[in-house]
Amino acid sequence: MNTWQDKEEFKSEFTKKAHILWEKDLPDLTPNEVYQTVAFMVRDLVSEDWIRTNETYAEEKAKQVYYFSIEFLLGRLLDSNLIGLGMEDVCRAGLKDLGWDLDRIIPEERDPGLGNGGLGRLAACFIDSLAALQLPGHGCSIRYQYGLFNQRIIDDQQVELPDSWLADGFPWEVKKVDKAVNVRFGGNAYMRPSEDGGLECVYEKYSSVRAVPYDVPIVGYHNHTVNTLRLWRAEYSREDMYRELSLGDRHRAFHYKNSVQLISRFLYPEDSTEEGRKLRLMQEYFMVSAGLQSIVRYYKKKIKESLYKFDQYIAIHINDTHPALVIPELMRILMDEEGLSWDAAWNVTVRTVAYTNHTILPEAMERWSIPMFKSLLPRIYLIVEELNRRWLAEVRKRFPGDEDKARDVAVLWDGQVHMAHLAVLGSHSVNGVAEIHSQILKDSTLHQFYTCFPSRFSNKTNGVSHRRWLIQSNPQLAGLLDDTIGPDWRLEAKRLIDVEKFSKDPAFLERLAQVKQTRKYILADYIQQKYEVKVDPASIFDIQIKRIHLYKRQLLNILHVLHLYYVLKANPRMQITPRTFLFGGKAAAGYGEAKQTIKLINVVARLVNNDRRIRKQMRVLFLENYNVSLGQLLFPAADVSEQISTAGKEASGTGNMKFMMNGAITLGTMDGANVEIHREVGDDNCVIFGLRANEVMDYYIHGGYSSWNMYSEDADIRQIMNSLVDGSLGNGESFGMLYDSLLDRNDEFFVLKDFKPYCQAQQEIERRYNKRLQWLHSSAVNIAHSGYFSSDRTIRQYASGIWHLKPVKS
Ligand code: C3B
Repeated sequence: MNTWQDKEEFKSEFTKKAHILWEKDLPDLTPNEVYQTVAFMVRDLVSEDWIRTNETYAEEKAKQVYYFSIEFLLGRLLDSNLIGLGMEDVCRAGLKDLGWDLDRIIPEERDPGLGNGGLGRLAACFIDSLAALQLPGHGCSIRYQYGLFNQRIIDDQQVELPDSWLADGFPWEVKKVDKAVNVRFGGNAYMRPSEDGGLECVYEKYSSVRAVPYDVPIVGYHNHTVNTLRLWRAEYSREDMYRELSLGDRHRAFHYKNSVQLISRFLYPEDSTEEGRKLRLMQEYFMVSAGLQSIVRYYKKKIKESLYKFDQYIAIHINDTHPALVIPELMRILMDEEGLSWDAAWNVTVRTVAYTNHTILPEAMERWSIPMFKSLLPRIYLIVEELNRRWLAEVRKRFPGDEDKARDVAVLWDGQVHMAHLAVLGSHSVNGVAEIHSQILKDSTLHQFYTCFPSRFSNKTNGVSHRRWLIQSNPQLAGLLDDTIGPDWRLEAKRLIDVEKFSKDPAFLERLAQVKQTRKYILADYIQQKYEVKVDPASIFDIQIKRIHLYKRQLLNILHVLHLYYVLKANPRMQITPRTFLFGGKAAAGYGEAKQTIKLINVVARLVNNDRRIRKQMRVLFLENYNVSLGQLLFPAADVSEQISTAGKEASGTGNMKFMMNGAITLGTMDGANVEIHREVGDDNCVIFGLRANEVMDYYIHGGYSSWNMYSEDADIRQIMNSLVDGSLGNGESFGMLYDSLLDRNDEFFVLKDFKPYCQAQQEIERRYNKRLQWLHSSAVNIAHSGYFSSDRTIRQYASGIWHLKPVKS
């Protein structure tokens, strides 16, 4: 059975399942038990297709890609799986007969928050698209016991609470004890002459960690394909403990047990900065080694081809550098376990692995100290040392005397392991995630590598799953689109372009306006219930949701809000189109400026919202605990999409695409994928402002920008800046860290430089919003052109350009 014929069958299956699971009468079930019952029923539906998909891949020896990512920010799975199976309506009707509302059951699922932000959510969209396109591709990651922290706002400030998302169990996972492997850490490794006259590696006195996989089905869209996300958990066994005792003493054994348990306990709450902790390196190697061992085992058992042909059947993709150790680890397996020579192993490795870079922020470039790396991963270090030695010898031969070049491409330099350099060197393909970002990689960040391997570099502009971000998040809009252009866009997002024909049709635009209104009411209800704050659905909903970071410039947004407040205070008769400014996002726990930005938003919000006169014209709210599910509520309700990072800093952004798909107008800089959004919709249908990336770069290189001058020459800037430190924002609050970053540290992200252009762009938004039909037309044009930003397009480009995969019908 892999469907429920009708709601009657659903109800009888439900009754049976609930009885087995809970031994209770139906009326006594809690909402969470109802959720779990349905989730297990869905898993039953999926299991046959899951098995068959795997059998088909093996029988056809189809080439498969493994997408390694330290984060997968899945969001809730019940709704998306029901939609994928085409069972949502039957389930809804059946539950209704039994007295439950599916929409109240869905929120019972805890968001699996196994990611921080864009990078993790991209990985989730990618595996969704792989399954939807019937491409053989799987995810590989860690089963963190605690996901990204839950954010509470207490006294205006962020407080981080642990996210024990597994507390009620996770119905989607299947533990595969028989597929466990061992991962080794520490000990000594050295080379010695082998019997055949070559060298062989001795690796001894290591500690062994058991890696146990938990598989999660990734359900295709109406197509019977079910791929796998494999999440690894670290365990220790009794034998491992005895081994530790035999190698040392009780102390060693005790320490061992603790460190094993830590490996898969926490997701690192970092977005773009690295904490550089040993535990993180352990996590990376743990995931990589476990994942690769299981792939090689599968290859030998099911594909049964020579390992020299590995890359013809297997592609490995590394999502940023966190999994870059797949390169030396694959070398290790091929040489130490399978007996290949260095050169043969290197060829296979490079042809197998491909790398995506997601950031050029220097602080986000992973580097490990050599002593730590060497003591934790002695065998891997020997391999890295050797590949670095060979590579630098080649570089010095090709470019004699050019030590700058050697430094810029070295894997080992200045006592550190440079993971991005390892990733480029050991991959046949390197890509950035938006055109401007890929260009910056070639021109500066990885320029020297680009001169060595120009053909390795390409661009693959990010995308988002239009199934989750349109079909699932915004059924009202999806229904209107079906009525207008037919349902083909659901399978082929490009077809959204057909909406363009209706973008001047008043009847369509009227219905589009109604959909937006409905979605704004839904959000307003949520806000009312959770915060007891009334927001006006007739106001402009202006939303910025993403991780909090100086380069993303939530500060610019809130300083404009504050400025607008002062302007309204000073001009009591002034009228603006009412606005609701909404913010959401988490700050890394150790990132002081980001945390202070959250506090500033909350303090300004109170100032504005407590003013009886002003609050009729504007409202400000920071929404707690932004995550995938909250996003599903926010994107559909937005009129304005805030994408205001310093040009050149945001690799792509993907929230920008989700807003666009839901008909919001982008207010943005020429950064990341905004550049491509702008190209798609044109100046008339988005509002672009601020410094361009080359201007930012010029200031960095040649100087010439002084934020003090901005301050002394502009009274508005002076007013808002002073209020950060003079206690006037209420309760004598002071925001010294932000003040210093803007003035004493010369405003690295050009907030003050872009301030006036941003204010003007905001006025332009208001002007356009008030020309109602034109605004709705723009909204329609954005929806029509959002098809390009479906991750299906992105994944097709990866599949044909990098992985060389073909769809397989199962
Ligand atoms: C993010 C980037 O900051 C975004 O611009 C980009 O859209 C996404 O990746 C996806 O490509 N990113 C992240 O979330 N975490 C990092 N460590 C690096 C980049």
